[in-house]
Amino acid sequence: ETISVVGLGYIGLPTAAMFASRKKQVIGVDVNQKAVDTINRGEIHIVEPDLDMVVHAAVVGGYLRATTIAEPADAFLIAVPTPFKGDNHEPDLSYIESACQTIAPVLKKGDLVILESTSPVGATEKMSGWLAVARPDLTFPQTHGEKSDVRVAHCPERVLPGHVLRELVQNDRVIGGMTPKCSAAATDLYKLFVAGECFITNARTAEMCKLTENSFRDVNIAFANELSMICDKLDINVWELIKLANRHPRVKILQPGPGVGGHCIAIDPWFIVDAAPEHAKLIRQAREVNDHKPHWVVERVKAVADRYKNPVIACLGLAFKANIDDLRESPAVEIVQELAKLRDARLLLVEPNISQLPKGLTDTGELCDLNNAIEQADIVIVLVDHKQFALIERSAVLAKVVIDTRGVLC
Ligand code: SAJ
Repeated sequence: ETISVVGLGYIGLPTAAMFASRKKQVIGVDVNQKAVDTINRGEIHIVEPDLDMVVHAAVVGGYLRATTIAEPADAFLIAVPTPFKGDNHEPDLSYIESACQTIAPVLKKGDLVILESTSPVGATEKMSGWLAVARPDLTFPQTHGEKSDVRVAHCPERVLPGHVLRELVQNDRVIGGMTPKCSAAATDLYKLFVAGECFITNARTAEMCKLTENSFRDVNIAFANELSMICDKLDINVWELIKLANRHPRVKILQPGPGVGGHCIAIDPWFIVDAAPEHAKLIRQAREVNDHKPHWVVERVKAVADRYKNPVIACLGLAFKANIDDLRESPAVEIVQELAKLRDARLLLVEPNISQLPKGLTDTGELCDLNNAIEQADIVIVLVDHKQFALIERSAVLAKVVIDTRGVLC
């Protein structure tokens, strides 16, 4: 049995490596020649704890190979990005469409095609339709039901960056086949490495399930962020407040922060809003609250910075969340870029998980170690709750103005 994974990013590569670790032949397909070459050397082009070892073992053992051109396989897993188009938050399925063009020529009777990418409701059926157009000699579930030549399912990924290898194995999976036979085939495939339970449903419910999980988290973070702004106005410590409220047996408020970053939670809820704008009012409002939070933080810093002639501002943390080095889609970065526009201010950027600033940040300030930054700063802003920041001596910041968006120093 050969398994092909199309899209070798944060989800595809670890998934390919997991199948390979179970001694299955895995062919990884990606449009990025550099990524393909890196993987074929047994190395990785993304950051995820322990993934380098698993990929290295898979390649050296002869179980994983990467290519830019699809080859025949028995199962195809599609794990490509699903961003939205421009500012109007409409889902962009073009990567799925090109993945279909890539695999269509090598599809054969009996194959299984699984969409893993987070997708708007109806995307799996569309994908199946694109494959059907490209391969009129084969039959697909939307026209031939259980008698189709090719099986199609949606099985959304739901692993947490930073813990991908563990969560791939341990998390339960939702398997949304276009027919019961499609679901059964997909379940058999995941059972090769998934220790969690596999729950079978239809494709539309599986699509909505993934969007619901991330919207649930977004709405709950928005609640915490809204509270933090209300408490600031009312002169109440929001961290103490949340701790106390959470002592109620049925209350579990999440943590406020500088905004919501990452590649999923700030995007997926818009797929629901786009599908049912007249009903998705709370989900839209939550997105707006979370998107507004970085601007609110910037305004607070500006109000304080105005008191200094040449303020030195230490910005603690650039990553999109704690203890990772991923700076993409990070509210901390957004805040730093806004603060860099302040005339006469000097920004000291502290990010213990990187050794040099990425391109877009080199003009904003200087990368600095934690103690130096605090020593020199007039204003200290905590933007990420990295473990190193919890060790900061309170006496070191006593004489500074502290704006703590994560409750690390409060
Ligand atoms: N955040 C807060 N307060 C909190 C929790 C998170 O401000 O109490 C912020 C984080 O700092 C970060 C953002 O939210 O900026 C997102 O972080 P996260 O840890 O909540 O989630 P992600 O984006 O790393 O991964 C999420 C996960 N989804 C859920 O927990 C429902 C993961 O399981 C999904 O697989 C992933 O999205 C995805 O790929 O969709």
